[in-house]
Amino acid sequence: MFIIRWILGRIILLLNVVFAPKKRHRPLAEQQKIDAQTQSLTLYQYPACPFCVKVRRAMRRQGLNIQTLDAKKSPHKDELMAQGGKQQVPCLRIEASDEVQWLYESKDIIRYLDQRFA
Ligand SMILES: N[C@@H](CCC(=O)N[C@@H](CS)C(=O)NCC(=O)O)C(=O)O
Repeated sequence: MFIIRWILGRIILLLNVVFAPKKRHRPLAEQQKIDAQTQSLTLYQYPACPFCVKVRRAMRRQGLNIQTLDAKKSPHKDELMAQGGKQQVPCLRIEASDEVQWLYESKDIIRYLDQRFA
């Protein structure tokens, strides 16, 4: 079972590279403004998870430079469980001035990014 999942994961990663979406390019000043905003965002994810790939592709399409953390590794795995509430990826950590929100579900994450940065 592990080997099948591993092979499927490699295929997903390969297809993701071969069919990489076009990265959005903005004027420098505009991109710097967006980069400042995305500093408060972190994506907890697994490299070969199809739902995470979907979110990373959406980020690329939008030209969003969001930090990604591998949630299989410590301490990210423990942070996700302890603060997010469940061991599920992708999960977007959204830090605002006075609170932190942990947003699960690839569809909801993509909708959030599209609405905020479109
Ligand atoms: N409906 C969720 C599905 C996410 C999902 O199933 N993620 C898997 C990885 S591909 C997961 O986190 N499984 C729990 C685990 O690996 O511990 C979404 O669209 O984000």
